[in-house]
Amino acid sequence: MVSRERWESNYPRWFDWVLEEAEIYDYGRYPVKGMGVWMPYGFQIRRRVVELIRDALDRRGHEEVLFPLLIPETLLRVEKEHIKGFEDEVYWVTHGGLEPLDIKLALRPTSETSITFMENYWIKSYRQLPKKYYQIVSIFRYETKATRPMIRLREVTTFKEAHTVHDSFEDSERQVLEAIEAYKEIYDSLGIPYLISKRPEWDKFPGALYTIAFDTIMPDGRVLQIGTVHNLGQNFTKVFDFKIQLSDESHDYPWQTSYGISDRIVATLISVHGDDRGTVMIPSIAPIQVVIVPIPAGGDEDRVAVTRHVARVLKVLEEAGLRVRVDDREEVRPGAKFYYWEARGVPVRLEIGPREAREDTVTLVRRDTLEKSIVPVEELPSTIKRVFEEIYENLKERAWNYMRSRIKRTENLGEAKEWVSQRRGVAEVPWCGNDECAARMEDELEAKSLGTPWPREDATGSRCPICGRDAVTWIRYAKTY
Ligand code: P5A
Ligand code: ZN
Repeated sequence: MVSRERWESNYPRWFDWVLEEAEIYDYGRYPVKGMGVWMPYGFQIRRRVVELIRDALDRRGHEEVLFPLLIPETLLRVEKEHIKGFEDEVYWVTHGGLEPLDIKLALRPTSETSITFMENYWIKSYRQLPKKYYQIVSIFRYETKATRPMIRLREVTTFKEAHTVHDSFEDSERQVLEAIEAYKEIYDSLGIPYLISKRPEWDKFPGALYTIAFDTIMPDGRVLQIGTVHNLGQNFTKVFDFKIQLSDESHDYPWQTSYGISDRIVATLISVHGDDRGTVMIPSIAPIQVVIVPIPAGGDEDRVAVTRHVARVLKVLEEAGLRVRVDDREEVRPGAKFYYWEARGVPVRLEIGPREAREDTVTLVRRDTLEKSIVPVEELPSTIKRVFEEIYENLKERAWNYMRSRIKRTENLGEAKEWVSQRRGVAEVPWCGNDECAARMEDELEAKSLGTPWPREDATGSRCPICGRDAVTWIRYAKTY
């Protein structure tokens, strides 16, 4: 058994520890760098998160599709900025058996090109618009920055990519707002706090007009980009010569957006709701919502009573539709079982001994606060339902408060630098709007700019610390993953 790591003071190691201890994701043993294995417990967490994403998109009129993994080199090269951005990250298939291929095939790093290519056949008229497609697939990026489990992968196995088409710029702008709303809903239901920023020009998605990003602050104070929404303008439709008929009978290139979420959402879910004992699962996502641990004590008679009571409680909970596990392993002591299920973040533990059997109760322990209470069996379903709601609210509030405590607004660059370099989190400084000043600040702070708050926030009365001119807004900096 690997030993526990501290959640806050040793977060990167804590994350590796929890993935292994809780049997979520086996990373580092598979013999290809940047690729990991979803294990059964992790897969179930992932599956529920994916369902949540699907639901949020389906309710907003998105249609799920499935495109081929391979993209011919010729397609991938059509949009110049796009290929420039991805050139050095593409894995190429060059052979079929022993035969060299005529045209190299890329393992998709993202699917703007292949999807636009097919949309050109499918969409002819404004009457078909807006069109919202999405797929949840593996993508491949030959990342050169340090790879990390779920966080910086070379095979991103849970890549949700949405691609939309519109008959006007205005409608693509409306779509950007809808995507942001959908993402807020998804992160909110997972209790994951986020900052929304408009990325600086030099950090937008290759081929986009602009990029809006969701970031969160990890327990070590470093920022992780957990989702992005891009307005692609007509950049892809023009180079693919993709035109549609508009309502006035004229023909023009349609407008597009794309937005993506990856395995990082699961990494974040596990990380932001954690403590020194392990992760804490949001009840709606938890693969096991309630674990029952029999506490053997007394003589044979007591043991029989405990076993019978456990069976009764299990039945009551299953009838209430809960995902329950009885940990009746003979060879493991209760203390070791507590440790085991706490690392996995099971929201509620029920301890059942002779006294509980006698009194027709259980001892209920909440994973988030570790509070104990005695609950009569007849009240159990309603109590657990209430406790789940409380755990969700508590985890969400705790995570938001934690993130807010790691954001510092200051007009003083020295103070900002101290804040980000000690990995306390995000510094927000006033900015004149000039890209050169923003770039200078990146150098001075030795941190990356996340861009400006979205929606835009006023900074009247403050001055840009680089040029001294009036600030038009705030700009965010942090050490990032
Ligand atoms: C939007 C979807 C795109 O690829 N095309 C389709 C657009 N955007 S993106 O910003 O490049 O990626 C979307 C999100 O995926 C996460 N991500 C990663 N996660 C794990 N490992 C990686 N190597 C990786 N690269 C990107 C980020 O959260 C990003 O916002
Ligand atoms: Zn300036």
